[in-house]
Amino acid sequence: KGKAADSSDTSKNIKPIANPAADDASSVASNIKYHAEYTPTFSPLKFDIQKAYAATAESVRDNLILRWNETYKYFHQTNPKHIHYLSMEFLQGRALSNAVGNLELRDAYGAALQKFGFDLEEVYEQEPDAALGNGGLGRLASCFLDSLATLNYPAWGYGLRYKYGLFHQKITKEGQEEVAEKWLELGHPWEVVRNDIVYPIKFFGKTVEGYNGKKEWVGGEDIQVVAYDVPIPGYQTKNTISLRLWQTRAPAEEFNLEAFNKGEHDAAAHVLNNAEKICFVLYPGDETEEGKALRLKQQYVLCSASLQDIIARFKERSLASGGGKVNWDSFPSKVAIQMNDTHPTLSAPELMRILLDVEDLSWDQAWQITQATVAYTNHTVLPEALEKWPLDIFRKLLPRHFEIIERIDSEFIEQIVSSKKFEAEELEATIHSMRILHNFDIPSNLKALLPSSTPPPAPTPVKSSGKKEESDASKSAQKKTTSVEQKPKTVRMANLCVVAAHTVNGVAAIHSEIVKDEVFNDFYKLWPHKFQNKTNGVTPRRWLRFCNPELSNVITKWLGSEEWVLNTDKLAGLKKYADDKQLHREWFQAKRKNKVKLAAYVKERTGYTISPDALFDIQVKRIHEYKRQLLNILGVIHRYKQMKEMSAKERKEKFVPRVSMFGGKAFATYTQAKRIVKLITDVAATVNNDPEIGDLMKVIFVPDYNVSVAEILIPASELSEHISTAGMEASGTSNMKFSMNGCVLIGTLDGANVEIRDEVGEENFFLFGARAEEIVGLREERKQGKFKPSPEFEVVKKFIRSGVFGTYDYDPLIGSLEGNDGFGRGDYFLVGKDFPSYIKAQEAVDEAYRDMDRWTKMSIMNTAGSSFFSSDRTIRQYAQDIWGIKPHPLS
Ligand code: B1H
Repeated sequence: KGKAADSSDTSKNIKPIANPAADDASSVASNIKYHAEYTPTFSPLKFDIQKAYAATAESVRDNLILRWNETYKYFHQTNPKHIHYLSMEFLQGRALSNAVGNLELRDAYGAALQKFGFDLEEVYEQEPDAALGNGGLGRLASCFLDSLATLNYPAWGYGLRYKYGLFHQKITKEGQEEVAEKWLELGHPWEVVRNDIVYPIKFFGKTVEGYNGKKEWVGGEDIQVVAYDVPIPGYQTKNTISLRLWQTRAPAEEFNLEAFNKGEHDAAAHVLNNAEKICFVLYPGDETEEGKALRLKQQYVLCSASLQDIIARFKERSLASGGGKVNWDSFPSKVAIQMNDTHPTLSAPELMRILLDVEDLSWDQAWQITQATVAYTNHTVLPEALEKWPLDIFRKLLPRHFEIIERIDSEFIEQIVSSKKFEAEELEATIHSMRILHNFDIPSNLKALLPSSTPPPAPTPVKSSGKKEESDASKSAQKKTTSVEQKPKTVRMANLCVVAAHTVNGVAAIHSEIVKDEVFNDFYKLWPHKFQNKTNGVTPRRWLRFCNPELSNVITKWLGSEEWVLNTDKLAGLKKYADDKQLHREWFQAKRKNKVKLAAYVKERTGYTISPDALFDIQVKRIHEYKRQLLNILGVIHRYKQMKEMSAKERKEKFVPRVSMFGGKAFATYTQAKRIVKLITDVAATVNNDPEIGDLMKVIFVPDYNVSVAEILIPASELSEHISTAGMEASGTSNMKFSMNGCVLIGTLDGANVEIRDEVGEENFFLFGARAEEIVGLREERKQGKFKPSPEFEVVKKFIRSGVFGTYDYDPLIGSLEGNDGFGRGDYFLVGKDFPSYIKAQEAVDEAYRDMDRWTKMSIMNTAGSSFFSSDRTIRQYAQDIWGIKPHPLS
């Protein structure tokens, strides 16, 4: 660790105003010194590494604030169309290393900190991750912000400022434990509270109708939000945009001083706590009514605050340019809103409410504006993730929005009928499957529109996803059946999104096809023009240039410039050197250095020693049955068992030394996923302590996987696993990061794997498993008892049950692969079916890895083929095809 300099170091030679745009080592050093002294967030008289981080962050922020204010001013004056990206999740990770990288001030800051005895990398590591998200959806939002800033698009990110990020994961003998993530505890220099940006938010109450027929939402609970802005610097540009995070609070007068003085302390602060708890955590448990209501409150806060803010800015700018009059029809030419999945769906009815009730527009004008403004991205086809709110909770919390949705729903029914696109005999059933309000009677005035011969409505939810309903994950299967019988009334958010939005996009080619052909097929028939694909991407700054300087230097050297960081198409230039021995040596060395670094990290975090000479095989992502970490660990167990049955000599001949690494968090209430974590750690404890096995095989569970951990793991990876049941992973984005970093993938034809394999070449990808279009038939076969598991699969399960890995009760886990999951649907994710082809693909991996030239070439071809997966490409496509926005660089 960097040595602590004594206090006199910081108090000498401080200029009262250090140069905020400092970019050479000595002015940077004086700026850091200045902040260490004049921006006190720690006690004086010491200058340890934590304080060095705080002062360095403040210093970088100075630099950003100039660009940030300039960008805002420029956009304010020129008033171009902006995209507003609304998301419940932003997985920003660390800001300091990213900002220093994007500003290209690495050398200056490195040298400046050296003067105080600190190492820049170690200073970076003081920063806790901003983990306001749980996986790919949140990290995608953060990559998009990086690309939006870099490509000079006018843009805002909007989210919530959760007090606790995604939980910190502890791995104990019991498996996963969750601990609150206190990322704000030491202060957060990357945010600026805007005390002037405050909006009221209402919940509950009722609507009343005035004499003029105007509706007003009155009574209920009133809280406030305040804006916290985070600067998002672009790479090689001055443009710096904002991520605006909302924090809820109660107005000060809500504190009941009288009650407090009477000793009723809790009651006195009740209203305050009620407001503040909305922003405590991401995805609060929603098993209870209270939990559901809290989640819906969160979503409404995000939408209402953001819409009020967007509208206030629009009015201000429109008034200024329109001679004192607001031109509402120009709203869609100034404002685009992207709903990141269904969580921000309320944006649409909230925009309607403001336009109707506050701004006095007609229904038709308001609806036209809303549709032209909002767009929806679908990120999953798993039915349990398609949000449905129980009528009672929804109508109580948001009475006015419910009325608005009722009218949208009625008009939608009229449209279905008048479109004449559906069979008359099925019309009523089709309406029930498509409409927003589920299990509601058709309004009597609309009944007349239906042919009289129409049979009674089918009780199933979204008709086109009937298959999906049945395919729900095991634990909710039972709930689903009873729910259909009792017909609970719900508001279907995905249906509302598709109706309200002008475009609906999936996030990888195969996923967008499934969206059209299955999940929203009837909507596709009605509005084929709405449906698009936008294959995800990742920022090559954070995910290659900054996290992997070793490989980046090699790439830059061979391509002759660093242009590839902005223009990833250049990476294809590596292809012509793919057989060059010198490149192979340098490529191998870079990978090896990263492996050595990861080995040290693994030692520190788990105590296990791993050899950097072994093949590093990594699967990191949220733990979920459909992602099939279970298939991976069963493969590991199969390998282990084979090894145990061989002589030492045979073992060495057959297997390449390998470290199988896992990382990821299981949702706190997802018991089956937690059992998978437990199994992996139990296997690790057995295998890693088996003297017969040694370095031939190690199993590691890396605790608390997050963005920063990914930045260490991905550059060191050689093989990575993207092995979901085909048709279930919408896209995946870590697959892109791994491939970009010269890692070869083993995977199914699912999500973006399909496109990655096309780009890097099939000989540079280990493919296995059933295809998406076979899945339904395979499940049917199983149901009819026609599926015969392979003998190896049976042996592996038996081996676990024999207790080699400990006495934990694995029956509920292993049993789920056998048709006794309690709901008559065994091995829903087809682990047993894909097991033999997975094992074969893994054998092919061993064979390829034995030939280092072949492997290195495969690795190079992955990086060289990854140019399409830059989020810069994705953002340009959204800008052009969905948002209609243009770059506006600051000069
Ligand atoms: C993705 C989610 C998600 N899709 C609901 N959907 C959640 C939905 O707790 N919730 O309520 C949390 C997460 N996350 C992911 O999005 C997909 O699974 C990935 O395949 C995809 O790459 C990513 C970004 O598009």
